[in-house]
Amino acid sequence: MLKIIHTADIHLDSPFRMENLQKAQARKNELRAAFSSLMLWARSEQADIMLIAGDLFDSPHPTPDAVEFVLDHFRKNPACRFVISPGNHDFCAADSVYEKYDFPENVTVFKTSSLTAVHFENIAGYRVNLYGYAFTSPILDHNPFASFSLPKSDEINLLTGHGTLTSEGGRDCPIKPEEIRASGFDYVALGHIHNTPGIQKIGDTYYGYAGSLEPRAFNDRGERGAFLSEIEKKEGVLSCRTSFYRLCKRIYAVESLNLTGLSGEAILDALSSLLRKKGYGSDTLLRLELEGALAPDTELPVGKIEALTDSLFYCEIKDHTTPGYDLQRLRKDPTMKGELVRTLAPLLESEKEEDRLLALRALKYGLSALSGNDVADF
Ligand SMILES: [Mn+2]
Repeated sequence: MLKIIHTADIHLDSPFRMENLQKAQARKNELRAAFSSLMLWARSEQADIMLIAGDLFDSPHPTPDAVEFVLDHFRKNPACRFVISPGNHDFCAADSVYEKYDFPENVTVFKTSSLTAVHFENIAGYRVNLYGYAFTSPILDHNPFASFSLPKSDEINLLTGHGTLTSEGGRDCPIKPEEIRASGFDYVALGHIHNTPGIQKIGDTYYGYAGSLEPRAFNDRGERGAFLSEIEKKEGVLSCRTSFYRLCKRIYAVESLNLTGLSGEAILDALSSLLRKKGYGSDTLLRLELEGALAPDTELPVGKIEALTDSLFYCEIKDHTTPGYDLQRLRKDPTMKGELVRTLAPLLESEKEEDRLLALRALKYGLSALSGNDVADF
């Protein structure tokens, strides 16, 4: 049985865009820690091959420190064969990491944009052919294995590549599912797309994206990790059992919470029940979108909401709520507040929802300023 691990899109040393600089640095360290976990896991599983389908580094010129960190991990597991197909971020060019550094013997790096193969007589009892290609600039406008086709055999044929599954063209190595079906590869390990539906099968070929190893932004949602596949082939017939392992340190989530008609404790209850139900805790980076019209005379309990989300690793709150003001009462107010409400009245009663929402926002900022409070949203 041949054990392969399929990973991609690690983007080592990529910056994290967060307001809290300490947490941004922590995330950068955690990305390295996720890579270390991947390498430890490969050793404990005694994986024969690790396919790294592009964007191992975030750029073609990573820091020497990041390169040494990666090379050291490769050296520590000489029994595993590592295969790298450079992606659009860490493309292989004259002065890039893949040309500048000597990689250990157990590492294969594909360096040209045409399909290339390396052959191994015996890995776990099989003749294994490793195919791949490289981005040699940020753009690769065709699929290098588009018209490639292998006959059925007892050999195991694996492809590692960075690209976009699409039926149209594109600049990120457009790959048609039909081209995968026709290729005759046993397993096509892809990288580039960070959200993955998992490993699928077309014709006799298993294929799919590994997804990113550690999520880096709010559009990288849910758990991240790598795939382990156990492959056997007898008389030309392949069996492949694939399982997903979570290796990420944190998860990103986006939630919207409707607070219509709520006030005080009820707002906090709604939020804590959401956090509990979804199991969000110290491993979560949450973007919380607050929606709806609050109960009359209610202000969003900002401080208490922040205290409640303190148990999360990081929380970004977007306040889209509209205040539920008692407009009848406010209209009669003899101070500037009443004047503001009377001035905005035509818009507040407008038939256009857009106008009403705009007026409510103006009222919210105006009343907040007149009460001496902060005018900014979260
Ligand atoms: Mn990419």
